[in-house]
Amino acid sequence: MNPESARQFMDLDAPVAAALSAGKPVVALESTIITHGMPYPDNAAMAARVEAIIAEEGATPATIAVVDGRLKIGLPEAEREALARTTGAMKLSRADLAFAVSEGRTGGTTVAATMIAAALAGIRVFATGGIGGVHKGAETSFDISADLDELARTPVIVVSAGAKAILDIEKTLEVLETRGVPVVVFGSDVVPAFWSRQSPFTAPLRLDEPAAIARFFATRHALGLGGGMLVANPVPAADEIPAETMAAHIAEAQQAAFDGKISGKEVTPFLLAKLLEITGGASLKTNIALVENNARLAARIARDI
Ligand code: PSU
Ligand code: MN
Repeated sequence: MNPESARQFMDLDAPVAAALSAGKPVVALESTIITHGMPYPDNAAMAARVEAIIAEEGATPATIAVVDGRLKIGLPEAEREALARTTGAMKLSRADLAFAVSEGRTGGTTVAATMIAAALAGIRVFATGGIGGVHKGAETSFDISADLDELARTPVIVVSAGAKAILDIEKTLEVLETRGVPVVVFGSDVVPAFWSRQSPFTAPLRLDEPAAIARFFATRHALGLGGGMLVANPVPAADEIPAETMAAHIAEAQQAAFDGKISGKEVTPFLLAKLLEITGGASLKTNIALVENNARLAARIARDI
């Protein structure tokens, strides 16, 4: 982590720079969800709405992306809209973030890459939909998201609705525990499963107040433990799709991925698009609702940090 040498590649949007230098709350937002996670124009509307929610809660939103090789910390509206319309954007994680910068490319940052950029900019709280994790069948495919390693090493609080149910949630929790990443479920004793409020797994840790999450993070930092923290925030009951309903849809999407020999970084975007098709748009509606819910909680944590 070298914020000084990174500075030359970064564009800090003016409101974000002002909030950071005044010590005011800032919430980072990822952009793979814009470029690869949702279709246009829903992605553009979602990106605008989450920024508005964060502002309503008294924090400054900072959508992070790479545009023509510049690492953007905070995207002005016109650039955010252009990114939402782009079809050729890369999906950038730790492995290829610097490639996009050195080659002048444009890309959406995943949870891992957004954490890196947020930490470089001095932002400690980040809201997303779901993190990447251990894919089903990882024992043969070895497909484990770089998001998990990033959570272990980079000091940012990631507010999510848990791991997407397309993943193996049990193995994802195991890897997080092994790598020393705290998983805090907000207001529930059960780990949520993205589109659903419940998974079969007990919350490793539970906190009920944003201030308590901020205090826990500060304590970890003060104890020199380093690394990030995952907050799992259950989707509001009114927006959830029950786990049993989702399970059948996921199995169908997974089969389509297998039949189509989809691999590597295409897997997550493929499954999300397939589920949107299978559920007739319901999965997308839930996805948008949970991101909004996470943005609100992240802003409240950021206010207390
Ligand atoms: N959650 C969503 N939509 C997404 C993603 C998460 O609701 O598009 C993205 C995030 O950027 C996450 C990435 O970091 O998927 C994980 O991809 P992979 O499994 O290839 O690491
Ligand atoms: Mn992967």
